Amino acid sequence: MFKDEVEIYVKAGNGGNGAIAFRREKFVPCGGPAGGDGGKGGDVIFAANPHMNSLYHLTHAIHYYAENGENGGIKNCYGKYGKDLIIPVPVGTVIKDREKGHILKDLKEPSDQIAIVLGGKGGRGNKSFATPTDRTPRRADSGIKGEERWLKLELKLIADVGIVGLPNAGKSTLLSHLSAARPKIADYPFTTLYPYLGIVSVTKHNTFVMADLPGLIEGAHKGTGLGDKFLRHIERTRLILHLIDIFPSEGSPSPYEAYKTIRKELELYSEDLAKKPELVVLNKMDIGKEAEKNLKEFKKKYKGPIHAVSAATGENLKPLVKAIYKELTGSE
Ligand SMILES: Nc1nc2c(ncn2[C@@H]2O[C@H](COP(=O)(O)OP(=O)(O)OP(=O)(O)O)[C@@H](O)[C@H]2O)c(=O)[nH]1
Ligand SMILES: [Mg+2]
Repeated sequence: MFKDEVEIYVKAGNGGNGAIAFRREKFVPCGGPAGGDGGKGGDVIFAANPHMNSLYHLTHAIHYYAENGENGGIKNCYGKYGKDLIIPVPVGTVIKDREKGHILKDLKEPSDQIAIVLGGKGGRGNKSFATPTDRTPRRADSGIKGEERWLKLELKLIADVGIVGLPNAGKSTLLSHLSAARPKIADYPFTTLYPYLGIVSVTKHNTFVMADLPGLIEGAHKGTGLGDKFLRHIERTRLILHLIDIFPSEGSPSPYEAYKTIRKELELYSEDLAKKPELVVLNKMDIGKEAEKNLKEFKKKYKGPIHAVSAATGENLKPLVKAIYKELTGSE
């Protein structure tokens, strides 16, 4: 299951209390103070994990607690530190304060982690209050409470390329052909309900990450269809692959209309997104004469560079992968 937004409450462990105790041993009269310090409470830590791509695992519970520190003991025993709670999240998770909305941490790299709330310090035991003038202090401190906070976690997947297009353009077919990802493919709209990531190999050692996004339709920015809520996942891509069905079914927009519709939705979503470099790819060229005719029509209206491919048969996909790689890295 895919989930790219969750709200959770986190609480770090409280510090353990310091102890009041005195040494009482057979041959040591007036043995002095011996109350140990309390242990520190555990932190709640978020750690980016490159093998995850959803926040779904955080939907089973709302409250997350790190362990409290143990109280100090007699005979100068320190209380045990509370264990940290480490919560793995996908790379690309943005942690925000739920109330104020500001970003606390953006876990962009696979090794990123952050202690988002800190455990309270343990209280001092009476041993640590002993001074030359007060050799038998009867004072110990309580542990400090651990920090707590409500958070909003948003996932913005990190991919190099994001495929956008109307439903049925063949986005999932393209990703399946180029990578090991297996999003569902079918001839009805909105087959793909959440983003998929796939790794595309250019050569043995050169790869890039491609994201297949659910289809967009006119009015997506107002919530029509699946809406534009998945577009946040291409905010961080470096390239948009705009996929268009060259032989749309009857009643569907023409390829050029489809192109304009998607461009408009991208612009309405965000200026930054609309400014991203884009490769225009016309799909289903295997259909034959009709596709050729439509391609000619499209070229009359759209003057930029295009790639005409078939995601189903693989026609022209190699040059497409090369062109994507060149756009991403500047190298052939
Ligand atoms: N002839 C032909 N059919 C294709 C090609 N690519 C995809 N299709 C078909 O088009 C239909 C839609 O393909 P999908 O890959 O599911 O399309 P999508 O863009 O992911 O659709 P949504 O997930 O609904 O947005 C399926 O029936 C595919 O088999 C192609 O290159 N040639
Ligand atoms: Mg799909």
